[in-house]
Amino acid sequence: MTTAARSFDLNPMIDAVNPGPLYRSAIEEVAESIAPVIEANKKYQDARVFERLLIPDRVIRFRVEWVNDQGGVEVNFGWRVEHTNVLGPYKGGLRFHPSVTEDTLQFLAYEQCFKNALTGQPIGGGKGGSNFDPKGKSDNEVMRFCQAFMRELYRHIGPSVDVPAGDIGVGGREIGFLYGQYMKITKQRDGVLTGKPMGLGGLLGRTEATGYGTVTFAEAMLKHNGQSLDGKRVMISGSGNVALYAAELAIQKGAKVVTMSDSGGSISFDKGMSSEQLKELTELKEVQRGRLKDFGGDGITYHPEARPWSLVDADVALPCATQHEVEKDDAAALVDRGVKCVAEGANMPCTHEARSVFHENGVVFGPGKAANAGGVATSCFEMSQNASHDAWTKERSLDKLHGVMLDIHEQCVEHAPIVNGVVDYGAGADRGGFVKLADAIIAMGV
Ligand code: NDP
Ligand code: 2IT
Repeated sequence: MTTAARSFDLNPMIDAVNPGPLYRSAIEEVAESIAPVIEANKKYQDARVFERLLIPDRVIRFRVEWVNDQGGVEVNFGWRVEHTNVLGPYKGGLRFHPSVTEDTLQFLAYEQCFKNALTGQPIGGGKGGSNFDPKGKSDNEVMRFCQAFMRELYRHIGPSVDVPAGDIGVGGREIGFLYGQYMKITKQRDGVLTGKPMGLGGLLGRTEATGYGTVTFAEAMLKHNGQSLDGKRVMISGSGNVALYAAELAIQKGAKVVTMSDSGGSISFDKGMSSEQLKELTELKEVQRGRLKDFGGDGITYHPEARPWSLVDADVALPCATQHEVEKDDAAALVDRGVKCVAEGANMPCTHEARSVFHENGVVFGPGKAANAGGVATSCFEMSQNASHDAWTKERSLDKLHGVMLDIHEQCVEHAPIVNGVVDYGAGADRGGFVKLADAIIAMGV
């Protein structure tokens, strides 16, 4: 980080909170973007806003104990990081994955605060989850785990306190089990989780929202440069909730989806994925919970243990799997393959070094805080639907999502510097989110 020429230095403030490696990389990225804003605003320096945003309001850590199908006792960690509620109730997903640590959830909660601020909706930032691995577990085991997780979490959440949702490993099935247990314990049916199944108060369009929003953001970035998605070759990573619906809207917009992936490897499509193939893939992933290695068909090649980035030529890349899945060499491969536009469907999939490669090569880069904000924005619509005892149409939620994504694009452009002739959306998103958070923190007093 280059803050030497400034009258203040953010580095000691970062060191003082002793962040883990993921949290540190998220903070350093933001610090670099917002340093000029803090430099220009003495009120932000005096109120020590940057530091006050570094330490979460609280981190709740608990034990989750449950019984597997063989009758054995299992024990996992559970966490909820309530980062800030200055703009609204804590809001953010739950991640169930064996790699989850407190560091993972702190970086995600921090990013969520900026993202949620950009949506313009009244939501604060939080994140939670467990090192539980849903893969290979029966539905009954997943249910018992979710019930045990909620036995502790219920006392910390509420529709105007903290509203969790899904993330990696947490979809409609898990949210249904979690909400069912919450209802049984509390007697409340107040919509305290979002991403709920339809019968439990879910919102039409929430399943599609993150992927659709990412494609809408990528399209807005292209339009800003006088281009469209029509005919573009699009690499996507992941084959979960975000990736599948990003692929759906990309195909609807006339793009050719040329890759998908899971943690076992990638598939490439010679002629682009057809709508029929996407339907089959969605069935394999959402219903059968299968693996990509078992997915074949016309023009499809499986690449074991490979990331998509060097496999085929493309114009656009949408990393939609996980953090740091695009490292420096992957970014160089994307540039070699012809990619001119990257939009992050996942949270922080591109490392700092990868982002530098994009900047140096004039690749337009849309950060997750902006590009994947459609999911949480639509979660907020679900909160509105539940609070007003209403039933929204899918058209209403998708129209509103579209408007929010274009508005976030405008905010980024408004706050972004131009680097190598390209709008620096990364800095634009950080600055746009930061000023909203900072002004609210000052308004609230100490
Ligand atoms: P899912 O669990 O539905 O899908 C995750 C996908 O990413 C799977 O294909 C999974 O493969 C792959 N993946 C996960 N971890 C790894 C890994 N370590 N290495 C390689 N591949 C991996 O999650 P989502 O689609 O919901 O989330 C994807 C990303 O989008 C995450 O970064 C999440 O934080 C972000 N996001 C999600 C939102 C949402 O509304 N769901 C909103 C905004 C951002 P496998 O099945 O083999 O594990
Ligand atoms: O990272 C994210 O924005 C999410 N996982 C969605 C959060 C939400 O509350 O819908």
